[in-house]
Amino acid sequence: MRILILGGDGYLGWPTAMSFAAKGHDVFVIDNYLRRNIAQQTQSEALIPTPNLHNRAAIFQSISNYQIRVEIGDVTDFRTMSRIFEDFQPEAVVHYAEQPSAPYSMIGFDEAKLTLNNNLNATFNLIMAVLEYVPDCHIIKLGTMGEYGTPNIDIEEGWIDIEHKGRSDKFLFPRQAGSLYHTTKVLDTDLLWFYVRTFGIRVTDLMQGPVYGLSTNESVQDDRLLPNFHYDDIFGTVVNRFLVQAVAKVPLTVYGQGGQVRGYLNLKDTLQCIELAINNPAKKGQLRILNQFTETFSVNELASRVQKAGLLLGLDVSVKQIENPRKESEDHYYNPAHSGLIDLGLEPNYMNDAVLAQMLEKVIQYKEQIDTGKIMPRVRWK
Ligand code: USQ
Repeated sequence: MRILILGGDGYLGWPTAMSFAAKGHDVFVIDNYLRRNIAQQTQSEALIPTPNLHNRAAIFQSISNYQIRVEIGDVTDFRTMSRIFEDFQPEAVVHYAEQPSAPYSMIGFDEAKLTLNNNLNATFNLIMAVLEYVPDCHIIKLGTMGEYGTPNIDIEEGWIDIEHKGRSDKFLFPRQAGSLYHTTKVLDTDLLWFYVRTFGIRVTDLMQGPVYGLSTNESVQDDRLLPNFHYDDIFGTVVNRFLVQAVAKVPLTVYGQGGQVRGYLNLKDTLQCIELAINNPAKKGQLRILNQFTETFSVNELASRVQKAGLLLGLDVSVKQIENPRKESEDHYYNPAHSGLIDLGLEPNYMNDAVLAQMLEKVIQYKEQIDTGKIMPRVRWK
């Protein structure tokens, strides 16, 4: 298939590109280096320096013989998006081209505006390009479990049947996000839903939980192919942060009481989920929503697991509850459905001691590069 990946330089975009190319697909990636630039501006560089996208693609090709076409460009510019669609005629598009950090979106006016403009414009341009050039193309959009927030009822996969005054109908599940970034994802979903029901495009919106992990099948061949692994407070997700903190002998930074529960998944499972979505496309006029995570943990549970896995490697890991920089519930009900991807064939790589220990070993290799100044939270939800 001709697969276009928007945001192909990212933590998920790059491994996705390699994984599809390695399966023989014709892969085109575009990225404007927004994350790389923000990381530099905010002193949030990844643990392992990654070559630029052209160089990564060249390294991958020299090792595997698979080609990934690369363009450095901005999909919020419709002329750029339009030209790529006209030339490449994608059959599927994976849309990762968003400012992905909740803390960044909460720094102040400029960062909030950038997040809103970038994320909404990228999604809008994508929809317009699909309508104009390839109306049959399947859009796979990365949403987030954070769209739902933490309601006091079970979370469904995207849709809920509501009975009201003797009548019933189906609606998008109520969403109440906890950051401006997460709110842009809610707005993306609404935008997609409007164009699905009005113009009949086909969309899969994947509500993904925090992802963890360092390597994938393709990156084991050469560390220069690793995804950009962040442990800072801006781009680092909680598990990856805890792994680096464990190695750096910094007490694990549990925010507040640590009762926050989220749905987590291994980076390798993200790749499986995207592939399952592509191989089983949404129908025309369907907004298919799938909750993309494999297991739920509280932050306290995660900390204990990393502590236990650390022991296996002789690491003495301590845990410290610190003031929560975010505004979020620290003790709440959480029971989201997630059978859709399993029904499509997802075989989860669960987080066990061996998986955590393997990731810790990789981090230990890069121990000298850890900058402990990047660990404590700098952004408050105020
Ligand atoms: N947390 C800590 N200590 C830390 C870092 C985080 O206790 O050092 C807590 C947070 O307060 C939160 C939970 O861990 O309750 C998850 O935080 P996170 O930073 O791993 O994830 P989040 O900011 O929600 O965002 C990440 C990705 C985002 C994705 C989202 C999925 O950056 O792109 O959409 O995970 S979800 O969390 O389900 O919304």
